[in-house]
Amino acid sequence: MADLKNEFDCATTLKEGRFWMPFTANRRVREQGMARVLETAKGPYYTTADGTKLFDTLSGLWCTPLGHAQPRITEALRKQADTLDFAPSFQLANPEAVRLAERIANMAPAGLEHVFFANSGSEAVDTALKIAIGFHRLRGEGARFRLIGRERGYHGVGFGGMSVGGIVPNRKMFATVMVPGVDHIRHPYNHAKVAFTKGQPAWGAELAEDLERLVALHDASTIAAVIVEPVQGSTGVLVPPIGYLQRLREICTKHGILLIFDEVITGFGRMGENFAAQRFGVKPDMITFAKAVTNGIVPMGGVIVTDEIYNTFMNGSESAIEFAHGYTYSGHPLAAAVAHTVLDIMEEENLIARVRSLEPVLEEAIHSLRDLPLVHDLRNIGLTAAIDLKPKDGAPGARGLEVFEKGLKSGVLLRCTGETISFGPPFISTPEQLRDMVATVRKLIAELD
Ligand code: PXG
Ligand code: PLP
Repeated sequence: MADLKNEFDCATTLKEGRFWMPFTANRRVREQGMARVLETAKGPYYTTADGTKLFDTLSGLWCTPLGHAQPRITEALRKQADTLDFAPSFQLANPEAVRLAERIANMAPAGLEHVFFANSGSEAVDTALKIAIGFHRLRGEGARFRLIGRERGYHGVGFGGMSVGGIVPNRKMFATVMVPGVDHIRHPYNHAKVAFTKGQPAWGAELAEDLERLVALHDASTIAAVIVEPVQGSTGVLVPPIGYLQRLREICTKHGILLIFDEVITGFGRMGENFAAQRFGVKPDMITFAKAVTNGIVPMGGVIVTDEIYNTFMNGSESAIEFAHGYTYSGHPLAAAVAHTVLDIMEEENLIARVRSLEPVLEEAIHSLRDLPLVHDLRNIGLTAAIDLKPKDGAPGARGLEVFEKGLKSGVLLRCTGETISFGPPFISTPEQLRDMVATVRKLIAELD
């Protein structure tokens, strides 16, 4: 074991595997040593422990749109730590959280008026699913217990989020303990119909009708909620076909099923609007958020719900706890104070408008890769994009891994899952930085055999 007291040797300790890394090929990282250790960050760049500067192509893990070491955010954190560093939210409130709830409700579509705070996307999702079940029960429709997710969806790793999620490797080890009654609609991606579409595909709205299949199978009276990411992020930026989300909304409304938009990635500007709900003009009954709300500096997540949902819970004895749910750190004052500063900066610097102006820049750059023989598909919407590579015969995932590892030596930190490279660059990126990012990726792909 490394002697931590005298001289901390990161390379040795990393190799020993003390830090069991999440969603990681741990043994491979241990082998690669300091090239995989991020030591400092400033603006849209990280620097690794072996001194390489990397452009942050995914804004951390989709969570740092304002870049790193933003002085106003750092200052807000310091100030709040001196003023009120922690405050319980069980039976108590703190000014930052109260004001933030008001502010987030104002940013959300009209009618979504109340905010329940959690600390991550996973917690936000599990909270929303529990609200859905409780809502129907309180209205005397306790038989509505089914939760519907979507194939290829990602809703975090709690038992609820994992169950409604649709990414097979995340599910198969835990197949025996899935939440009962969960089912999935099909995902709306079809390579033959939509490959190389810029923005929303014209084909595929009819796939929303797949929800009617599950209603016919289970009966609407047993279904509590449908949860979808407006744009499927983790699985590689699957963009909703034109009219698809509208159709899902209509079917949910018709059958009294709650519609939850999981906006953990799409919320707070990435789609060029406060929320994807506004970008696509569809109002869900709940929105889950996390990540960008605090620029990833302090963990925070939450659920925004309609008046109807909130008011349904506000019944019975006034001294009774209406919703037996919450986290020690719900409404954490440090996270809330940081969130205010993040939202101040987004407003003052017009960063959401900037996303709208960067969208065509990223679109044009990404789609310029179409001539590369190994490129299988290109997609984009808002300040997100994805490249699918053709897999190597007999070695699925090998090309993605190669591009990722070569990127670490070529100045780009890439997010590669299987053969897909996903992009969610910082809102503060310049057009030139986005073009340089894609130019580097072009070289990396061109070098693949
Ligand atoms: N819902 C959605 C839509 C997400 O994208 C979560 C829930 C879970 O959030 P937490 O904070 O519990 O991780 C997410 C998280 C990737 C990547 O590379 C995506 C996520 C997390 C890490 C990596 O696409 N999404
Ligand atoms: N486990 C134990 C033993 C606890 O006491 C608590 C909270 O008090 C939790 C888990 C839940 O922790 P959190 O509120 O941070 O989610």
